[in-house]
Amino acid sequence: MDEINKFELPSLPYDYDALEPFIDEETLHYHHDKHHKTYAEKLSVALENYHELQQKKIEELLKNPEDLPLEIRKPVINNGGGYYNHNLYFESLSPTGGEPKGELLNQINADFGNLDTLKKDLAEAAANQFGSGYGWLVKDSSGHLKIYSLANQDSPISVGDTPLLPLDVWEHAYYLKYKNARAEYLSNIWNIIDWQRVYERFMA
Ligand code: MN3
Repeated sequence: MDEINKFELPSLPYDYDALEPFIDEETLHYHHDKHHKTYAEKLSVALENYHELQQKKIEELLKNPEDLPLEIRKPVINNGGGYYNHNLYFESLSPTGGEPKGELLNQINADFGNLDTLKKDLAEAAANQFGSGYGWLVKDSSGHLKIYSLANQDSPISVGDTPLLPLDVWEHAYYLKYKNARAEYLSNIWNIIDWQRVYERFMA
């Protein structure tokens, strides 16, 4: 019973209107209650006949996708990735925002020169992702920060990096409010990034 519960939809850690005006209430309802929920449900369906895999954490499932049985590999990468990436995305946002501190800020300065350059590079990577996907800030295996984009629901965890901050650029993340202005959504999102979360992921 509780093995299924692991892939249930977590509640949003803030109210639906808490990220206004940068992300609107209607978008959050669709994004969380419909899109994210569907990934969670489809992941559970994909694993319904795989009781051993149901015991695993989502991170374990995505870390070595080549170990998954072939017949469920793609559904788990897509829906498990959607489930995991959206958990990260919604937890990365907060009405109070903040600034990176401590060792995270030191590493940002070491790898990018300053925070503004990181923001510019990450927003560019996300803006230039062709079609659906995410811009990612990650920590690589040597502890350095890196920025890249990945298509669909592919996750940095599957290529050995630690995901720190995802910028979702699927159209469902912004289209109701921003229409085709993806760059405007990406420029506004810096007001609501929860850098404390990013710091905790960096230090973990
Ligand atoms: Mn999304």
